[in-house]
Amino acid sequence: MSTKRISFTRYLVEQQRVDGHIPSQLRLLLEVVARACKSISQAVNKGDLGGVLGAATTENVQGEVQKKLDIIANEVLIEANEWGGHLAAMASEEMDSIYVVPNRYPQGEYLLLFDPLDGSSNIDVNVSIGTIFSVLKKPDGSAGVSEQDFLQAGAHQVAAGYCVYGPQTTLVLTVGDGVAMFTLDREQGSFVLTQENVQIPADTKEFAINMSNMRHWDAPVKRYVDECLAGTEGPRGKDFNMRWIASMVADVHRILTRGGIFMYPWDKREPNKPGKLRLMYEANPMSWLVEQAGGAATNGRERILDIQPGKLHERVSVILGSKNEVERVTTYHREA
Ligand code: P6P
Repeated sequence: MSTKRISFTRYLVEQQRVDGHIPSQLRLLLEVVARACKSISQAVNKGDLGGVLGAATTENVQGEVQKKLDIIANEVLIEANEWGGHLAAMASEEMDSIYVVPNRYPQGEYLLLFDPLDGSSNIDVNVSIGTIFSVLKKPDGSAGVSEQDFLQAGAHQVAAGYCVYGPQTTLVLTVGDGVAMFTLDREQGSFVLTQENVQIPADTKEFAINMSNMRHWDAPVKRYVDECLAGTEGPRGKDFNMRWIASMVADVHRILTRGGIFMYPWDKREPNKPGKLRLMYEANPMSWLVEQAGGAATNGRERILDIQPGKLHERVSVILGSKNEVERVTTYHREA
């Protein structure tokens, strides 16, 4: 890796100059999100010392008990982004409806969606968690802004990324020209480019799924996992390893770094729900990052980025990662 340290800001400026993928308003948006992630990282790192662990006394739109850090992270992102003039509105896993930029601030042309702190069940046990974000453009000609403006397929994203708060704090971004990774230098207080043109190997020996749900899975998922477990004596002719961190950000970061397949499929526990994960601010940004790194992402039958959302908080079944493995699982679904 070159010894020249390229900051996040310099990377965005050079990308803007090179290929125009990053108009100035989008560059401002991404720099503000990165600064917000630094603040969230500081809060997460304090843990008990900051009195930020444990549950709040409220529930989110999903009916899940919110953690104090969920609420802190959400407020940090709202306050950081509302005054800049680059956004028309925001949507968050932690808020029932969209947050329209208040009239006291100028409105911009972008829509920001986020899961402010994904992996909440890991917050209190010091396991990696993260912020996931997705950026859409407000449809032309729409006066004002409404929830309907957010309901665009993931293929329309103009930027997507996450920040994983683990042993390192690493920001991962795509604007449609590959995937880059930036590691937070706490002494300088800036994100520094540490990986460019991230590539996911097409094959893998590592799968990620919550095995405790096995009896609830659909047949194609059961078939795929059984074949992995059969190892060298089975149809795959090789042994597999399993990982499940229960933080999508951490599992996806591992896959972007060394390959693998991540599955949170539909299961019989709540048959009316297509899956557990949310389409707009979890599956879509992660799917674009994975595709931009040469991987694939489907709901078992179709490309996640092609799904036309009907509701802001709708859920989706997620199969993503190493291209050849995702295609195998998707083929099993189509054959079923
Ligand atoms: P389970 C975290 O709550 C999350 O939304 C994802 O980050 C993670 O992959 C999944 O849920 C874990 O779900 O059912 O294994 O606890």
